[in-house]
Amino acid sequence: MSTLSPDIQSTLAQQGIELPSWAFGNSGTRFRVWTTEGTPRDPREKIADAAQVNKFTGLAPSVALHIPWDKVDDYAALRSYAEDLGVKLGTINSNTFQDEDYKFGALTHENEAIRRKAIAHHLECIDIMDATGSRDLKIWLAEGSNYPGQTDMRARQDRLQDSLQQIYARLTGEQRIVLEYKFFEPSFYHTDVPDWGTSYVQVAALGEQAMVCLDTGHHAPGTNIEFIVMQLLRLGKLGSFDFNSRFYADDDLIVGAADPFQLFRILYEVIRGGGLNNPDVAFMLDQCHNIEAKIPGQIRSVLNVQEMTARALLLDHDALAAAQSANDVLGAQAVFMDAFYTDVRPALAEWRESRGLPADPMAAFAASGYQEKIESERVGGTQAGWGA
Ligand code: AOS
Ligand code: ZN
Ligand code: ZN
Repeated sequence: MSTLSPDIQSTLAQQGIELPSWAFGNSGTRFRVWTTEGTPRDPREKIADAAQVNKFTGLAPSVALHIPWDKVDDYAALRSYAEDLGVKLGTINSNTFQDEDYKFGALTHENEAIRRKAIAHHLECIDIMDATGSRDLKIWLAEGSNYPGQTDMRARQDRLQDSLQQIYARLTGEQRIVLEYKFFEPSFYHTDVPDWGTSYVQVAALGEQAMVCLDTGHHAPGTNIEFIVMQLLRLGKLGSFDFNSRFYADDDLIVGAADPFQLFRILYEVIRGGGLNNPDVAFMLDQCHNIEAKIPGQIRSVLNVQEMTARALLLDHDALAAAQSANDVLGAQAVFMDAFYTDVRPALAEWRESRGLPADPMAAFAASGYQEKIESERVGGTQAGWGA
């Protein structure tokens, strides 16, 4: 455990990464949604699977819900069910992308009746947050246009602000809105919240309880995402992360699978900006496991985040600052890369064991028999999936 100082160990002990309920349902691409044996049939079974990730890693204490995919009659009962399994209900995600009425917009729609319907959906999400004890309402909008001239982009920004103000006015206590941006898809010409600047402008006009959500898969290829992390932390407006990785578009693949170095660079800026143990910055995964097993897929992801966090915590800040102020380009880069190249896996395995967790959570889950149990028990009914 030589590489992990007591300070690093206590920082790691506080790390919590929220899991998305939809990661446990079936998913796929627009070509096909694949089915998997043992897939949850309802929100309770999704939560039970998420609790397994926490059980084997100690890293995933809460589960994000998606409305209406996780709609139930009694949210207080769902909350106690989750808490009995050792996890909390976290962020509530709204959905304005699967209703025929929203073909040309929801919170930006020029038809007042449709816009009011979309606002009402968000108010219902806040009612649910009251019952689940959730702090954050995450809004991702699938709104935009496909062709230049199709719509009045400026008027849509004004309507968006008005809609968000009505939703913001319903927040109580510590509740917050986190507004997620995405540069394209499902619209291909313009998107109403395409970038961090637009999200920032919209939430800054609302007030302190509105923040930006940064999904790592929502930028053009080559974007310096860690710069955006730095800037939002500097402005006090980074509310949450949706972690995943991508090769081409919004691939929603296992975190750290495509570019572990980028994950390291992002986590370095999080640490540099005081965001790691800042309760105002929520760490979530946003993934769809199309072909791999879902519970181990989530275990792999949270471990990857922990591993890159540990490497970023190892960085010698004094040596880096000295090299930076001396304009020692190669020296600074060497300090940075030394931390990235340090293999922390044996130290993390040892540290996990010292806390009563399995050294190898992937192997321990595989040996637990849970997967075989759900495959034999969860027969009949409809498997939950993206959109169900
Ligand atoms: C969509 O691309 C966004 O990443 C959303 O955060 C998320 O995937 C969605 O809300 C799941 O419904
Ligand atoms: Zn997302
Ligand atoms: Zn996405």
